[in-house]
Amino acid sequence: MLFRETRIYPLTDVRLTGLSHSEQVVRLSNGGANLIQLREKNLTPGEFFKQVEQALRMADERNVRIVVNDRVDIALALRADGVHLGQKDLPADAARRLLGDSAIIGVSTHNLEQARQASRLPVTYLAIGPIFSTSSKSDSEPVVGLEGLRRVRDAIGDFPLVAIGGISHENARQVLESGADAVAVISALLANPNEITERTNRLLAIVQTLQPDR
Ligand code: 3NM
Repeated sequence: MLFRETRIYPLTDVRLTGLSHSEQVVRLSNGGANLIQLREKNLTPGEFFKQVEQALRMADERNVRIVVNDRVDIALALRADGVHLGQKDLPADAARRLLGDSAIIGVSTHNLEQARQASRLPVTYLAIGPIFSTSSKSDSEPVVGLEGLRRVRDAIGDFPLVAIGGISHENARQVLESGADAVAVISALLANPNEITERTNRLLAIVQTLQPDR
């Protein structure tokens, strides 16, 4: 199961760090991350393609799995480990047909109803957020909160669940105790490019003390 040993799920951000996706993969994996999502909202598709290619080379050497945000075409062409889809991206079943049974496919959800629906799709996990307020996503939806997260967990049973949005070293433990299998994080790990490895390592130490309930 994907999140048995992987309870932190960092996302890259070129604007925030000033670093290439591949350099972020190096720093995050040095801190112990083994599943990383490459998220890009500004580069052209051609530029992003080249950066994903480089990042995959780094990841291969380090036993890190790479999930590409939004771009099923790039994930397919470069044989990335998977794709993460937003509510407005390609339908999950189309991505599944293109990428095959073993691909990691995740989908973003922002409320209970979307989460219920996503748990019936051919996806590997669903993400729910924002759990807390966040400045890393320009058009973020209303905050779900820990209580909302608990309700989602109750509604979807054992379905793999990632929490995202405003998660930090201070609140990650509570988020996992409220039903998330893993925490997806941007600014808590990337806010200072010189501290990425150290912050990743510290978050991992915090979450590793918790046993998964499932
Ligand atoms: N998706 P940070 S919130 C990329 O609600 C993203 O689906 C969200 O960044 C969602 O860890 C978010 O800095 C931003 O809050 C997460």
